[in-house]
Amino acid sequence: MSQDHISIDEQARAILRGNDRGGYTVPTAGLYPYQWNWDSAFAAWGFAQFDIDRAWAELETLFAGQWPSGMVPHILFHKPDPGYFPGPDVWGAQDKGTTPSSGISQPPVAASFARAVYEKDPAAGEPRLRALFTRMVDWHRWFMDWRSDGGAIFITHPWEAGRDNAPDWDEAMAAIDPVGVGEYTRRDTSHVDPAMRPTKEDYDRYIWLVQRGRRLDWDDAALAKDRPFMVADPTMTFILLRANRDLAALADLLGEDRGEIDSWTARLEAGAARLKGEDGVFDAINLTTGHHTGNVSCASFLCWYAGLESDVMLDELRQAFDASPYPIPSHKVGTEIFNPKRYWRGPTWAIINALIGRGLAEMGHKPEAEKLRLLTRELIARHGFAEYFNPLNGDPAGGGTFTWTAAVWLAWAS
Ligand code: 2M8
Repeated sequence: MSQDHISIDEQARAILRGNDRGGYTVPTAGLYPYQWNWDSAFAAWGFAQFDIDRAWAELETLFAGQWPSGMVPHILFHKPDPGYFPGPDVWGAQDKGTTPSSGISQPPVAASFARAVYEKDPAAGEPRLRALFTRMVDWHRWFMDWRSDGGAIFITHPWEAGRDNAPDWDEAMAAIDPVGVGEYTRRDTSHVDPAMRPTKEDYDRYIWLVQRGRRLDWDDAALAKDRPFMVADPTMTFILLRANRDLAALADLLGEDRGEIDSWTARLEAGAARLKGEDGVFDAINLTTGHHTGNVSCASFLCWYAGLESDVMLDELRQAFDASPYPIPSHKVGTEIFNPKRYWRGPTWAIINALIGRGLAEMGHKPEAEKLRLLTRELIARHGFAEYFNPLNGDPAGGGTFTWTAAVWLAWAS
């Protein structure tokens, strides 16, 4: 291992420590000053490489914010911070759980990373895993009860998928008239270049959807009537399918019953099959119109992570390797919509690469997995711990000193 390499490892650990706010990490200071759901699960994976106790603490703090319904919010607002919009007052969900929070969830990677943390030190992890197990089951059940359309997991807000402004939501977003949304001041564009962020048209609709949830007091049954936004999403479906397989393995380890979990796996497999469009590519479906988006996004490549094989996606993968030096772009290079800087409309995200890479390796595509790992490693080593990257030249974009990029370096890329 070179001297350089050692110092990158040290930088990554310093980022995790530096973003630690005591039991939880923020994605990056300034831009994202709270605890985000899937960011925290990635942080736990990163911490597990050098501090197992701290890794468990991250997951425990996240699940302490679970609502009685089983939902685990996408943001936990531990301490007020005027630097982020929309904060707890806009969400109006201060009393739903033990910590003020948002009213939607995020991709459930937690069970998979709980398994990874456990495997680092099973003896130390067993009691902590046991304490979290029922909470994870309750969360998965909440997805199956409130976010499943025949096993395809849908989102009710673009923020739920974690791919905020992905082209996958364009048709559904265009159908929303954000009437009455009112004046508000964004904070994100004061932290980073607005060209790298969602547009005002996007934000109007994001806030309009939050206002609707608040008006309905975030009541799942009330929200389920006449949903204005409902898109079956490969991120959610593939990640939950994978997490569910991991949860079943954890049930075995703990001597718990896995029957209900296995029944969800069967439903999710059927739902995942529905995400295959006419051309065989896995994409999103606007459930309001029934239209497949036809988009090849980074989430399309999560099929292997979910344990599903696809020759069409393998061909797309080869194309992605040829189309830019730093794949996998969040939207296919060469399409009209592709934008190398704008967030989830083109840039490459190390976290998604890590999930795709794990899936490829597990499904026997070792050369492709290794190629993706080495390219991601080079990307971070050369361009730093950015939130995301321009796939055409590696330029860092969004926030810097980013928790999940540091975590992915430590746990997978290095
Ligand atoms: C981004 O999303 C937040 C809203 O949740 C935002 O832009 O304000 C997304 O990239 C999301 O996936 C991520 O969890 C979050 C924090 O890193 O930032």
